Amino acid sequence: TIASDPSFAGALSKDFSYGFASASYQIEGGYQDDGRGPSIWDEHLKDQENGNEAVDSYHLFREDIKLLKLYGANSYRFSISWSRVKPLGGKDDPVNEPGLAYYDQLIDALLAEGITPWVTLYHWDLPLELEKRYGGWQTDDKSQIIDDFVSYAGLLFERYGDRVKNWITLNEPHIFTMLSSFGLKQPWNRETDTWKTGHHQLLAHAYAVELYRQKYQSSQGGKIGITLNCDWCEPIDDSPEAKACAQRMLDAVLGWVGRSSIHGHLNQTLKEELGDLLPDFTDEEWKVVKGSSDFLGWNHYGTSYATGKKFPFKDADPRQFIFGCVERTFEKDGQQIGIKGHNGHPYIVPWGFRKFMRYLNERYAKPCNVPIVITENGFPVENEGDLPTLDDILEDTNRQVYFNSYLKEMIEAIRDDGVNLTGYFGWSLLDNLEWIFGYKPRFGVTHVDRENGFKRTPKQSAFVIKSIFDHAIAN
Ligand code: GBH
Repeated sequence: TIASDPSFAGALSKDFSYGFASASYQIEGGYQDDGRGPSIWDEHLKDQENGNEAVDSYHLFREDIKLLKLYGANSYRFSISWSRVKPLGGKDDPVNEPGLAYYDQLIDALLAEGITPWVTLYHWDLPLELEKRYGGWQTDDKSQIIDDFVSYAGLLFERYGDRVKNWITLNEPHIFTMLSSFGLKQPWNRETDTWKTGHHQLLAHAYAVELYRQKYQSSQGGKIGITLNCDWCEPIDDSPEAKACAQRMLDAVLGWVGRSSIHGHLNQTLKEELGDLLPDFTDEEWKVVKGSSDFLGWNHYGTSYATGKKFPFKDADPRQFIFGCVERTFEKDGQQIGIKGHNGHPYIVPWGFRKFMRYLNERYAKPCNVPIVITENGFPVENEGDLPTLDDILEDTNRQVYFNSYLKEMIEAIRDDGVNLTGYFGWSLLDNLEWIFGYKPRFGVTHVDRENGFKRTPKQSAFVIKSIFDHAIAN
């Protein structure tokens, strides 16, 4: 591995943030404990595998912190459950003190171990009550969801901002929108709701950032940003069609939310094609939306080929959401693009990660002078959930291959390509609930036995990552 290659020794600065990521609904459980209110997922997953118990981090968070220590992490990215701290969610609704106290304990216990908390305000678990009241993010009156979100954000800044210096407003608004469109059992207008919910999320993010900057940032001295998701898309051949389609995919996935929140204008491709279906911001709103991130959080998993065939957004398979705007494949000349992960999400394509980092740096990080933080990156070994013995699961060879090859590209991108990238979080600390896909896809570097007291056992990949960062981060 690169952990034994002398050329990688000390290649990362001593301030580099290295850790693992998680999300409240995927790990906490304790769904009715200490006054937590239901989130939309409690309702919509109630007849299938769900997060009622998840992997019990609500009770076992001290175990989780021991694991982070064992893996040498200096940072931990987790999210706060909105309905745990404010069961009904709205700006005038009561707060839930025991819920707030849970995160106090978590934050304090991390800091006591020298681990820096990175807090996501919203990783998709909207309080159910807000969906009932006005449709949640789909509301026709955007001020409702914006005011409620900003009030919730203020509560967190006020309560935890003395100790939390790294804030992420939203996780992957466009993926949340995609999952909502078929995962949640709400009526969904394919032509309008996608763009509308995304628009509302961008505004909520921007106004929460404005609040932080005006009221808290100078005294608390923290940073705030958003996390987006983008896999790489490579033209399958040299044809102009394939090239255009690969670019179209990047425009849709990275350009939509990225262009607006970073550069302060709508992505041209989307605007031309969607016209009035793509909501624009008012001049007032643009002032708040533009430049609304102190760092660019990006989740990256895999890479696909664009074949050269495109589909209008309105005809795209809703299950693929904006990914369906071009035809993609994971095979070329009878060869798979890389080792396949569980159900094909993702394939191991380290060169795609390298191209992605360079693209992001040139188009986004450099012109706006903000650093990139990889807030998620990881791999579910194919059929890991069905392997016969624990030993088979713990020997997660392909996950080791993934992290070793992706981290090699990352360090080279920083060192040799000058990419401004200051932190990395593996997804995920623990095996957990993969949303509508249940517990079969396992992304954890730690195995969790849900039949046996949620017993946690490190997989070998955890130590591969540890040794890479031990070696690469300068003392
Ligand atoms: C993240 O979403 C989430 O933040 C996290 O909660 C989740 O557990 C984690 O990833 C693992 O999935 O190219 O057609 O195969 C990432 C969501 C879904 C984005 C699949 C890329 C690939 C579509 N990803 N999608 S395709």
